[in-house]
Amino acid sequence: MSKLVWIDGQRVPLAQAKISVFDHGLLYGDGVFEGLRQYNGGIFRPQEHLDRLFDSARAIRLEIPYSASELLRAMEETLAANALQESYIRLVVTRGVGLLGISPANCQRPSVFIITDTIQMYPAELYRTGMAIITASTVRTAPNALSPKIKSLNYLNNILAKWEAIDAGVPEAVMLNHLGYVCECTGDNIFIVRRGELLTPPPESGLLMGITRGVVLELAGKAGIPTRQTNLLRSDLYTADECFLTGSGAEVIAVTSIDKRPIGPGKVGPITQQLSAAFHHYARHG
Ligand code: PXG
Repeated sequence: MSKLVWIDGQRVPLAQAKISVFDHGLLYGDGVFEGLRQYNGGIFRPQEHLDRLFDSARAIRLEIPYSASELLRAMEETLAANALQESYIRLVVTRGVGLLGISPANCQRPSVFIITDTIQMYPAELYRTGMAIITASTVRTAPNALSPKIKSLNYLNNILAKWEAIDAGVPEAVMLNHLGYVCECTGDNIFIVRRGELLTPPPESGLLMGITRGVVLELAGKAGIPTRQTNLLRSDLYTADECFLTGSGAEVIAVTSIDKRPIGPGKVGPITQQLSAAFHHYARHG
């Protein structure tokens, strides 16, 4: 656990890094966040994460009291203060302290904090063997109710699906959208390979526009692997040759079975292996 946390412009020891019980981020999940990675001392794709944070904030009418460059400097200072080279950065903006009652109008000032730590989303072994996942019965939030493009502090939809994964004894669950198409997992985007083509659900399916997803699409393009963003059915997952997940926490991880049905031969596939290696190389060496 890192020792220093950045809160509202101050670096404070972890034990003193506290927010109010009246903060609407806690009371109502009123806030937004980002999860970033640091590789070889450098923050990975910081501009894209900051753009997404500011878009999320704008979508919920939350004015971040710092500029993107100030937040970037704050993250860099926090990493340096904690002497970190390879880490996970959690940047959170809450609505701030207000009265009881959901109205954000009486909240004086948003609170911003930065935690730096290490993360391992899945056991190391699963990165070699691939993992089993299930399809959740919990449907991903309909984009016309609350856009999943907003990376908000409301993760209950995903948490309910995660419970289903836990109950099934697997690390992750894939969620379908309100129309029944494959959307994403609880904290990662999903890809399949079918006859040499890389397929992933499109933005309109109501997913979080993952930064790792974008990087993997770029890397596949550079490697000459044809890519297509298209609606997928659950049956498309079952008949895929390969499947993998992407996320800042997860990086690239193979899926070898879904709902106990093996994907392809039930082993980590060659394109998954290639893209995983390309991602690791790119994240550390550009
Ligand atoms: N979908 C959802 C719902 C996510 O929460 C992604 C996709 C992948 O997006 P990025 O931009 O990271 O490629 C996410 C990101 C955690 C954790 O602590 C979760 C994420 C990232 C890092 C850590 O569980 N989710």
